[in-house]
Amino acid sequence: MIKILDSTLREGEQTPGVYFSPEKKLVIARLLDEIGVDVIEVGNPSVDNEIAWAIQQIVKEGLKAKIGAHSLCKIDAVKKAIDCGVDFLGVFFSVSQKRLKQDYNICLSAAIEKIVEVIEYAKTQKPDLLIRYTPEDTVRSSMENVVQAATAAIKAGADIVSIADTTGYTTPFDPSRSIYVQVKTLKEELANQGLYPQIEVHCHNDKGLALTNALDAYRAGVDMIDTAVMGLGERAGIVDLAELLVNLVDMGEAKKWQLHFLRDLYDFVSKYAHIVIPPNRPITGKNAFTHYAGVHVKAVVKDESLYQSLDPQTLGMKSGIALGMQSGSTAVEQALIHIGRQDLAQNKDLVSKILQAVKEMAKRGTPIDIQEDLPSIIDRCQIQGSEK
Ligand code: HCA
Ligand code: CU
Repeated sequence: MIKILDSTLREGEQTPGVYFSPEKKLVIARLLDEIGVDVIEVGNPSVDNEIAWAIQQIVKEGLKAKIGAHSLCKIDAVKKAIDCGVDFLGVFFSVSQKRLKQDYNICLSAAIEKIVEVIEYAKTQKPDLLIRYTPEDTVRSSMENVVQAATAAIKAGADIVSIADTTGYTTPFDPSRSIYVQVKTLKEELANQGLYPQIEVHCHNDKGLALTNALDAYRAGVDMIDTAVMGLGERAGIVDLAELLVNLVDMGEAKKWQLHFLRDLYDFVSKYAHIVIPPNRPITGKNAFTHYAGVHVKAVVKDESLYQSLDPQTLGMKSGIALGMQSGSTAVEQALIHIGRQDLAQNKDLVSKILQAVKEMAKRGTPIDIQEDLPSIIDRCQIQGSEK
């Protein structure tokens, strides 16, 4: 069964301007645990002592999920992470020819030596620690380098190898850049040596393909997928948690997640990240299950599935309607019922007056909130009617 590693608290906090205090991190971790993610990657304790403290607090909660730290490939950094009491450690070090030459200025064997030294150290410090090795920018590195580094890392004690699409480079539409092929090839190459680690993918969204690529990896039999709430992360971020879970369920994944906790989680993260969820964001956006145009509302009143392929109730959410320029009389009738004025919904003359008033407001650019604005619109229309 597929596993989910949520990195809202690590990758997500790498969104410019986003900071979650340790108290907020704890609330987010609890909600992620309720939903049923397998690993919560909390952060890199070497970045700031407060992150180390937050990791320790979350570890103390005794959640079902494994609690992870992210670490540079350095002994002192790994020591700091292990000292936080984590169950999971992610170590990253690129073996792309470009990075080795232009940034690290070392050869592949020297890089592998470092990786092995650090992983062996971590394993001896805490034998039951789940260790992930990520050859950062995996998909733009030569497969030979990745296989060599991964082989050495596994032999040194790594349990998981992550294929990182650090720059959102992959696409399912070109076999030479497909994560499907990468997952299959890496699994095969390692199996040929009798090595069967778990394979994880970390897909960035630079070209809007993070979710597509994650599902492509799923089709290839990947073991774990990284996500973040609202797809937060460096630049355009990574795979959105809600979108991935809903699509996995849609593809028939047997694993069960408590999706009705998504609403609270997204509202909390949005509030404290100070980032509004775009209204048209699938699943969690304000309009994700809101019907508007006259034809649509008329149809969904009879059967919601006429304009919905996803049942919001399975997510603990409800569908709704909006009022504006595109509305028809059914929307007004429904809105009246919604605010408890079913007594007026049969009054065709009043409904038509309200519809005109709504359209005029919309033309002036005034947004209409059914609960807040409809009572006063009704009053105005009733006064108009009695003055005639
Ligand atoms: C980073 C880069 C990273 C690492 C992923 C990993 C990436 O911010 O350190 O360690 O598995 O996208 O490659 O997020
Ligand atoms: Cu990343």
